[in-house]
Amino acid sequence: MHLHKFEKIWLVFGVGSLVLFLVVIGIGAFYKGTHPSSHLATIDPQNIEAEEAFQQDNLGMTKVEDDKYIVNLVASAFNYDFGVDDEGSPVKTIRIPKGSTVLFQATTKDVVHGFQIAGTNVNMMVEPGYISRYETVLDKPGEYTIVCNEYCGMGHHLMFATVEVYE
Ligand SMILES: [Cu+2]
Repeated sequence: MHLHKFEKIWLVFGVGSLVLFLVVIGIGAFYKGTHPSSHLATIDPQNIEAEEAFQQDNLGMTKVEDDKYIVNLVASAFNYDFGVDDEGSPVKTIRIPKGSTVLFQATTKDVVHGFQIAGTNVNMMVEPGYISRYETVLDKPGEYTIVCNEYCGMGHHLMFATVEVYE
């Protein structure tokens, strides 16, 4: 079979770049340990309480140190569980002082949900069997709506909560 010179050059170039990209991905995944950012930790979806962060008492916002907070939540059809307030009613609004660093930790027992804080860079997929984590600095005061952006069933549109960043 005769191959034209240019054809050979392009074949070598095409196969070569394919091999190069595979090597880059291989080094990233196996040597550097790069994985999709929200899927680093696994959890048993039947027994999420085994993980301290998702025990009923630890849900919601906790102050770790000055300007540092952790927000734990469990997404389920069709609700975000941030625990209960002092009066025992479910928390629907998370109030965070402006400029703080917040680590969101989320998981779910049932189906895939989304956790997006509209207007910020917080946007996670929440999957059964995984702990989704995202740390961010919220420095613009205002009210932000948390929305589920993965269709999770009939009540999907009822699934929301609020983040309030105050001065
Ligand atoms: Cu949903």
